[in-house]
Amino acid sequence: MASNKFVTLVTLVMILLPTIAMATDFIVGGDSGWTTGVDYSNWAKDKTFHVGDALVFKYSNPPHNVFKVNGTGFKECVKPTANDQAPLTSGNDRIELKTPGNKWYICTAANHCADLGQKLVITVMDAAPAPAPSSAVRGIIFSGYQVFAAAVVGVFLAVAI
Ligand SMILES: *[C@@H]1O[C@H](CO)[C@@H](O)[C@H](O)[C@H]1NC(C)=O
Ligand SMILES: [Cu+2]
Repeated sequence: MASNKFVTLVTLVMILLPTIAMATDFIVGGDSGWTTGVDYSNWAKDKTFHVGDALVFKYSNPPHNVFKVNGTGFKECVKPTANDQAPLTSGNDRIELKTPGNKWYICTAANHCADLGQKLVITVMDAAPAPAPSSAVRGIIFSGYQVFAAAVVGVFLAVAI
């Protein structure tokens, strides 16, 4: 009988979805943080970044900062010219990754970017299938989207099996 399978599958999917959809905060450079003499392409190469994840830059200011730049700014270590492009300087900057594509970050202090490797490029992939519920409600209530997604997957599987 399909309905027993349906209930089982929907329940399973609803339990699993919040785990799959958890967003990640990446501490740039790990324990080294955001500084000179760290190979950030090596740090990034085994990580997958999704929309909804965040980068956290930990550093001391002065001397360091974080400028979001384009591919040219990254390659040539030039800071943006536009006035609205202020650097981040808090020393503990969390940047949420809101769109897919390539993202570039540099430190513009002295020769930190050009000679000392303080530059990061990442590629952000599309979001995981469902938004993570806030920690307060995780495991108790599911968002409308997740219920909908679970129902769709459940119906599909119940029909397919
Ligand atoms: C890259 O950023 C620089 C500095 O803000 C700007 O002058 C340039 O036009 C940008 N290039 C592209 C391809 O957007
Ligand atoms: Cu620096």
